[in-house]
Amino acid sequence: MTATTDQISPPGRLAGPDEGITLDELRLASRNHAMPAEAMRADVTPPGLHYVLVHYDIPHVDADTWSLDIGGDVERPLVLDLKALRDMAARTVRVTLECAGNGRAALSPRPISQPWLAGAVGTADWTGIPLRQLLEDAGPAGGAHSVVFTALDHGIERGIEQDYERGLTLEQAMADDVLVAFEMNGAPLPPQHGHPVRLVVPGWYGMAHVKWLSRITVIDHEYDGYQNAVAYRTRARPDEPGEAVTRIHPRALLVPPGFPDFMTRERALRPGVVELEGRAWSGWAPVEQVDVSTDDGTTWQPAELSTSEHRWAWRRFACRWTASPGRYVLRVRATDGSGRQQPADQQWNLGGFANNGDQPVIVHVLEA
Ligand SMILES: Nc1nc2c(c(=O)[nH]1)N[C@H]1C(S)=C(S)[C@@H](COP(=O)(O)O)O[C@H]1N2
Ligand SMILES: [Mo]
Repeated sequence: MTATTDQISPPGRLAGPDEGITLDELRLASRNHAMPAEAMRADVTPPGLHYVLVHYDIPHVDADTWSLDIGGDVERPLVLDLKALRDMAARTVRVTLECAGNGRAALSPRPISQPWLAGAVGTADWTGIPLRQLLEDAGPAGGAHSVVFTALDHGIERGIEQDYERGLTLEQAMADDVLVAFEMNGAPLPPQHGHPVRLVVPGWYGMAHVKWLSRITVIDHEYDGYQNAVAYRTRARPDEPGEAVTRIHPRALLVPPGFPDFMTRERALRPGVVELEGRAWSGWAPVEQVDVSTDDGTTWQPAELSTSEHRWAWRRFACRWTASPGRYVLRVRATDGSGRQQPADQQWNLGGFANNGDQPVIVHVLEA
């Protein structure tokens, strides 16, 4: 990391009480797109509909000359090109990815950053080599504590010039299903999702899944780089250390029923019996219940949950609603096996991270 001038990248700030989305936020939002909610009808999100979040620029990486260095405190440092990686025994894991900033734009006050509503999520089949296998091949030395993942994209945040880089403890890195992935939904990774190789850490918010991976370094102390120690912490005030953002809190989202108004995206629906459906997920424990409210959270009824053999992917839920003419605010909330439930009130912090407040969907049921 090289320190640069603070003027290039001002510190984060909160929007004023009536301040609309700024041009800086619009610029980020037009590069980093959400998943359209109707894409949740599919178990697996097609790559073009999966959300995208890139801090800096998408790097141009030539897969033919790319290689992955595994070094630091290891007994046998490795250099693997794409062919060497592809020749190893691969696994495919279906994983729901969600950005830690999902829901940020609805917070009050609004932290100025990528202004996500609720769509910073997607589910893909990721194919790659278990990270544990690669680490065991390299042989972490005695005293190994953490593993650092360095990417090929480069930029400045809060005046700090850096390669995008994240750390995990050795224990977190050795967990089942953590992958060094080279395929998304059975095809090579698209440029925006980390071509040619990215990390996939099932159950964790997006920031941990380092794209355009180039180096894995084992270190003998806790990693204290920018993205772990400065960014991605929940703080109420800038001067406190805060808590690290790690696993995904439970969330359920509806496929908005009926059809939308072009500008407001409020829904129009014909009266009668409708099936309300959506998806729910949690990185802490499997989702065990989803409740649906058609009266803005006054009363709730449990939805039917589909079974899923994919621990790290969202689960489908559905329930029937007899809609009669009027205006309704629909809400859904997930509860997981660890007892965590989506809260009714906003989970506010300075970065707008890990906020899993529920998503109101406004529906106008038309006259028959
Ligand atoms: N190298 C690199 N990896 C990265 C990022 C990045 O900017 N650079 N963004 C992270 C964040 S914040 C998220 S939410 C996910 C998004 O992954 P996706 O674009 O494949 O959905 O990638 C993560 N990995
Ligand atoms: Mo993110």
